[in-house]
Parts: sequence; C-alpha cells; structure tokens
Amino acid sequence: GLDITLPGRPWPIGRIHPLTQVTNEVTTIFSSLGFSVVEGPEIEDDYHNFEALNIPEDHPARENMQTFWIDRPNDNGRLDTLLRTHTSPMQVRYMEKNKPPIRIVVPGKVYRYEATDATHIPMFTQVEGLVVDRGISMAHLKGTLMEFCRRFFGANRKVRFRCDYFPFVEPGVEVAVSCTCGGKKECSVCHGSGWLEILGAGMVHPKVLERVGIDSEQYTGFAFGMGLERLPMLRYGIDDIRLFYSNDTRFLRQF
Ligand code: TYR
Repeated sequence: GLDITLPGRPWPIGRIHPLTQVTNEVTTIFSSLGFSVVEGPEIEDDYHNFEALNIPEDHPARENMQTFWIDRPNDNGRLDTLLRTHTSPMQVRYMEKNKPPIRIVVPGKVYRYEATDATHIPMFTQVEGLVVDRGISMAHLKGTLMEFCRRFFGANRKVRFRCDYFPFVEPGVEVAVSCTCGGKKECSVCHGSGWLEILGAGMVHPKVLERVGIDSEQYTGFAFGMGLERLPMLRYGIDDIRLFYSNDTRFLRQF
C-alpha cells in the first residue's frame, strides 16, 4: 500500500561552484562600474599572448610564464600556438576590433607549466580589465581598484599599491589586500607578511596602443589582471588552491 505519511526522499541539490560564484560577484561589481563582460580564446598565438604585449622573443618576462606550447609548428617551423598564460591577450584582441571608449572585464582560464603545490596549479582563473579613453590617468586606475576592493572585501581591509613591472604597462603596479590574520607568522595564507597580492595593473604602454592602431597622443588607458582564486582564499582564509579543483563536496558544500 501507499503510506502517505512517509517523509519524501531527500533530493540532492547541486550548487554553484565557489569560483563561479566569485566570478559572478566580480563581474557584477565591474558591470555596476560601467564595464562590459567579454570572453576570449584559451588557445592563443604568440603574437597576442606575448609579442603585441611588448614581450618579444627573448624577453625575460617569458620565463615567469612557463608556457604550454602546442606541438604544431607554423610555416617557418616555429611553435606559435599556446595555451594562454594570462588573460591579457584579450586586451589586444578587443582593441583590434573596438575603438575607444573601452571598458571591459575578461574572466577566464589561464595555463602555466608549473609544478603543483598549495599555491600553484597548471590551470587557474584570471579576470582582466581594460579601460581606454581620452584623459584616463593613474587616478582612475587607483579609484577603480580601491572601489573594487572595498566592495569585495568590505571597508575594513587595507589596500596597498606598490610599483611593479609588466612589459605592457608603464608605470606598473601591484595591488595587495591586508590578510585577516593581521600578519601572524604561522598564517598559511600570507605567511606572516600580512598581505596577499591580488592583481597586477598599470597604465597601458603607448606601444601596445599604437600596435592596434589607437593614437596614444589622444588616448590613454589602464589595465589590470587579477588572480581569481586568491579572492576567496583571502576572504575565507583558504590555504590550498587545489581545493577549488579537487571536487571534494565537503569543501564545496561550504559555499
Ligand atoms: N597579465 C599579468 C599576469 O598574468 C597581470 C597583469 C594584467 C598586469 C594587466 C598588468 C596589467 O595591466 O601576471
């Protein structure tokens, strides 16, 4: 017979992966600041990933971006196809097709040929940002990124800007956010420094603009690229980046 007093079977409910949640949160913040969200190819060519970003053949910056090359030589017998090492090639692709004013963010996967440990994995996620218009200055860069950090982390965290070098910007900066531990030596998130770097940024190098046919006398811009996994790691004190990719529901269920 049918016992209608029996409780129903529990229905397993899926949930949105924490990195998808964070991507949505980040793009929502930038949308409200007037940015459009675009995406681009994960398989890139040398020109867009390196050359057009001021990273020529023998530039030492290539060594910081251990590259997965695809074993398919071009007509000159050279390897030309790769898995993008950052989302910055989309700056170039977007500027090739669109004239200023430009205001975009680009979330996506990036790949580096690195050994795996608690803070490194061969595939991770970045969000690129690009603004190009008349009269864009470092003040716009700082204001935008400060506002982002305030909205994402809340008003209580400190935000630090320091000089950094990237071939495709001048000047370049690195942005870090204060760690919740306050700088304890045994903290596995910041290792006692009190800070975690979340993004690189800078004023778009005039050569990068000129290469895509944008007049650098009339237009200036700023760009940034953030490591997406670092945002929830900093916010929740997660100490192992591999947790995001190991499909352990005991971890995933918490978000
Ligand atoms: N592409 C850089 C990286 O992956 C980050 C970056 C992005 C730095 C844009 C500056 C910039 O303007 O390390």
